[in-house]
Amino acid sequence: MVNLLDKINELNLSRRSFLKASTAAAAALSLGGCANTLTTASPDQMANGEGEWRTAACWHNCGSRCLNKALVVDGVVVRQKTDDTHPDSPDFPQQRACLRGRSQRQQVFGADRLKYPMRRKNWAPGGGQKELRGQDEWVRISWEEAFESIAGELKRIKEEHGNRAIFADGGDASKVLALYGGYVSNWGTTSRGTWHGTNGPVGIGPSAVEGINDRIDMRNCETVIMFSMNPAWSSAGNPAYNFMQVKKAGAEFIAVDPYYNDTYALLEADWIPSRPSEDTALLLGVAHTLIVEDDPATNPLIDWEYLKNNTIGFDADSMPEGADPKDNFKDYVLGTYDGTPKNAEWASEICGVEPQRIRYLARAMSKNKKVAIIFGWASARTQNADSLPQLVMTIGAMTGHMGKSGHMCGVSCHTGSSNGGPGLVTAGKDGLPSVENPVDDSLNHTEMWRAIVDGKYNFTGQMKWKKGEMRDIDIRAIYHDTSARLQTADGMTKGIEAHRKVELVVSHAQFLTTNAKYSDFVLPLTTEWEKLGGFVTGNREILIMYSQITEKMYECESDQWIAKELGKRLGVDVSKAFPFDEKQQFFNMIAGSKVTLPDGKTKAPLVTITAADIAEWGVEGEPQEGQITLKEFKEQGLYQVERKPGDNYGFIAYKKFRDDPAANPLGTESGKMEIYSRALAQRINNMGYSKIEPIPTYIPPVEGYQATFSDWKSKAKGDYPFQVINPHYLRRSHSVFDNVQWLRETWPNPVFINAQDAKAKGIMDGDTVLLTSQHGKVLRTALVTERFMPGVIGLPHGSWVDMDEKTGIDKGGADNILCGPVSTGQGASGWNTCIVQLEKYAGASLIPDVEKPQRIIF
Ligand SMILES: Nc1nc2c(c(=O)[nH]1)N[C@H]1C(S)=C(S)[C@@H](COP(=O)(O)OP(=O)(O)OC[C@H]3O[C@@H](n4cnc5c(=O)[nH]c(N)nc54)[C@H](O)[C@@H]3O)O[C@H]1N2
Ligand SMILES: Nc1nc2c(c(=O)[nH]1)N[C@H]1C(S)=C(S)[C@@H](COP(=O)(O)OP(=O)(O)OC[C@H]3O[C@@H](n4cnc5c(=O)[nH]c(N)nc54)[C@H](O)[C@@H]3O)O[C@H]1N2
Ligand code: SF4
Ligand SMILES: [Mo]
Repeated sequence: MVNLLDKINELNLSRRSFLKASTAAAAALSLGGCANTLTTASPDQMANGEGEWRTAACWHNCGSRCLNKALVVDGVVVRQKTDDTHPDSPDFPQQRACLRGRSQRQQVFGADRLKYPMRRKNWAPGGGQKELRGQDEWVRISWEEAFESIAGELKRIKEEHGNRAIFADGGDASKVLALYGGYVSNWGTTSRGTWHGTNGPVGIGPSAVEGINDRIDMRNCETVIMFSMNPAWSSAGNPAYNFMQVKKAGAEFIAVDPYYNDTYALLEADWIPSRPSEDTALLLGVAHTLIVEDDPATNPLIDWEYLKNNTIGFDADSMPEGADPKDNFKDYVLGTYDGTPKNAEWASEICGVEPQRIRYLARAMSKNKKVAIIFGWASARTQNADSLPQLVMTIGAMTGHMGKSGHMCGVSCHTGSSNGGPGLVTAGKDGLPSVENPVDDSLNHTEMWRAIVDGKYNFTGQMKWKKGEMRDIDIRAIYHDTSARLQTADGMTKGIEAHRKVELVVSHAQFLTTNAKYSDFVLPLTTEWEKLGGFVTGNREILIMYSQITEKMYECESDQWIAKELGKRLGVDVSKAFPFDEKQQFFNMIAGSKVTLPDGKTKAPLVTITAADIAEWGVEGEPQEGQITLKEFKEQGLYQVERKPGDNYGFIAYKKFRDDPAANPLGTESGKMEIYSRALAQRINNMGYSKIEPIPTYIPPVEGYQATFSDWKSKAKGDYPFQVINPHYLRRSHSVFDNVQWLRETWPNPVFINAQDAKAKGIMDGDTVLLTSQHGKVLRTALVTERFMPGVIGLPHGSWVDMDEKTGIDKGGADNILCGPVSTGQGASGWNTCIVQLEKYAGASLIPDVEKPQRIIF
């Protein structure tokens, strides 16, 4: 730090110009701000070609990946830019960064970086004043003291309560805890919601490929029907651009979503507003329309051949042996035996789409059109949605939009958005051994905090979908060594209670994040910019190798260094987890990188490595012949497979299975797509959270639309009359970047409220509003809009909790204060299923986030 400041002074920067150019007074000491100053303060140096453009990591889980470059002059980042490695074109697009990547230096050099190990002031062995977690002061301590105290407490807890009393997130320190006798892990369906546990048994997949064709084939579509997706925000690199090419090629877009988001606006999609969590009802209405309107001679909507050859369970004739033929999907939809046809009128009452629009949607899916039916994961991050992916597959199978050019049905999300198919260029493995955790206890995210508070939980294995087994659990220590669990898992109110109950809480952190804030010990972490280098992966055509940008800052250290030092104090042999250093790990990844050659089949080594490279790096390895030299790759930072129409890199999902299902069976019991899936029902029902049927049926979500009524039949509204969803917001990548002042200023993080609802509640744009759920209360500033449908509120995902301890109201607008620890089905985190009351807040108005003081400790 001192070094960097000296260097800045050497670059003739006056304190006055430094302050003037800082974006916000509070961030005046931010080196990001100062880097900005240097851009204008030293044009001479830039003109002189001083410094070096290095590939700078953008390493967060943002749903995309882009090339970021930093101009480093004498160890200081003076400027950032993005991909200019080749000219931009629709077929071979540049990998251009979004606003967050371009603000990365504001994060890395932020004044609020944690600088030293620290301890909570009122901590004492056993926890001290535990209720002060989250509101205590901090004391700077040495690394030595930190390790002594943490190792001491872990030893004591292990001796008194055993390893089952230690909970950890699963990062590098957890490996050491595994060597120390084990720890209680955690698991959740996170991103993909029910696309996790439902896919395998019904025949969707394999997992990386959930059913869509590649981006160039998508240009053959006539209609693209989008459900719950917003790549303009949630896959901010190429995908929106790829979809624009599909539009340019002539496709029409339809969007089914409670929110007319920026993606739909960009593509001028025909919006069908639909209530959150209720897509199953809507799609059953679509299925009903398809069945009753289909006529092979005059109005062919259904692909009967695909249903017959590639699926089981659609009708009584295609049921698996042993199953009651009456339990088939078609008869459920028609209401043959239960007396309730799931027609458009039935669906409309639940999902809010007018019946004629449901019919329009079904007709738009007609088998004779080239249609893409594509889903983001958001609608499956809902409660009781275990059958939704199966129903999506059923609709795709009914309309035959599978396995053919210009036809597709599946997931378009995250780095796979708009572009299906296996990776064409991949990084190698670091070569570290895996360390077995002797403790098998693993807490599902939906009940993790409850389990710590209440002392019992439902064991189902870590994503093993085992038969549920109630177990006692007595957690005494929480160790955060990866992720932002307290902030991002279900039910933060319970989470805070859990964090105040245990005897020890430790976090590795770069900033005073929520995990860190509620800890006893916080260990300052380096960022990727301070590391030797590494890889990030994104869409299937690219691989990014980043370099070190700056020296290690302050007293920060890497997770691995911390893990090893802790391990030494615990008396374990850390070489079992980390037998070689981080440089060798990085080198192994380089050497193991692979690329698919233009024949579309052969996988070959990517990087040419010479004996001289190996000697220069001082690592162990063998020379190899690849497609790009190590030097070139490092300079460029990006390897991108060049694509053009008609090349061998195209991908049609399920093609082989469609063409010859007998020769290419799926991994299901029947080898076919299972519209009736015994395996799925067994998996879910065994776990013990809630029940489903082997066919997709409608089950009201615990906190879904019906729960907004005190009496559904008479339509009397209840205490929580509004539904809330959590769009992934462009200011952040989950909780990351929330502290960056540039981004706070540009993206204020309001709460989106429909104009009609606002009027009824006397709420004006800019008013501070209170949202109350059964699980907590948050404040935010209202943004009144027609882009959210009536009855639905949008609270952006990931804002850092800022609890007012006096009122118990969160002024930060944290989504998980409202979302509860509700377990259904496969233990899916059902964040988009949440109901609230909305009112104008009578207390003091919120100040904009950008005006809040940064969390600068030392
Ligand atoms: N209510 C609600 N909750 C949600 C969602 C929602 O839609 N609504 N979405 C969910 C989804 S899809 C996901 S994927 C999860 C994401 O949940 P998380 O993965 O927990 O979220 P991030 O904010 O990405 O957390 C990354 C954390 O790692 C820290 N970090 C950065 N670099 C390092 C490092 O080198 N070492 C260590 N130890 N830490 C580092 C960052 O500062 C940050 O605190 O959130 C889920 N939570
Ligand atoms: N800027 C930004 N981008 C991100 C992330 C981030 O935190 N910030 N996180 C990344 C990660 S890890 C993930 S998993 C992805 C998630 O990516 P997505 O799942 O695509 O993201 P969301 O923004 O939650 O939701 C997309 C759309 O779904 C709609 N929606 C919500 N619930 C429902 C529903 O029940 N039915 C229907 N039909 N629509 C619904 C929302 O209104 C929104 O328009 O985003 C990634 N990209
Ligand atoms: S989209 Fe993601 S990888 Fe690309 S610049 Fe933005 S935050 Fe970074
Ligand atoms: Mo995610």
